[in-house]
Amino acid sequence: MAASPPVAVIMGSQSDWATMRHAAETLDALGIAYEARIVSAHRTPDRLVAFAKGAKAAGIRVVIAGAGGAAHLPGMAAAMTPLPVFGVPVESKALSGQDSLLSIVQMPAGIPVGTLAIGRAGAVNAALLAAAVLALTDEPLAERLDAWRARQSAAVAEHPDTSAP
Ligand code: RP5
Repeated sequence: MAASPPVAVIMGSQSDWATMRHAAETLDALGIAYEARIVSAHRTPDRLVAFAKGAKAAGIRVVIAGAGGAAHLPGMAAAMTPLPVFGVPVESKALSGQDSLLSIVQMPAGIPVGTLAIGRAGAVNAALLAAAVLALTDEPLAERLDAWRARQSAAVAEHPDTSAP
């Protein structure tokens, strides 16, 4: 059986992809292989159990989990794997993602989920945190991450464009 890539990007619904694609694109930019899967804590609970219980043995090292609303996916995944789980609160229509954020961040002591910001910023930063974890034991990746950050710094103008609206 082929080993899984080091990162799994899981999400509760197809509708989460619009947010989670930003994690995927950031992993792509850093040359990190990943698999993206829809795994719903509520609609596909058996799929969640199979994924989370098998993730470590499959070769996954970091899980990025995005969900919205009653966002149990990151916490339930974390309960069933010893791997680091980074949770991305997807911006919901009803409560602008505040429901997602609180569902993910308020874990009881003992089962951690590293919770990021709501929406795109959280998805990008989850990928960067996954990269930082993997870079601890992957020097070429550490160099790519340094270069990514240096490019980001270089892209910030020293003075604002005062003709911009
Ligand atoms: C959650 O419910 C998903 O993570 C998604 O953010 C939210 C809404 O899902 P859909 O109704 O769009 O499939 O489980």
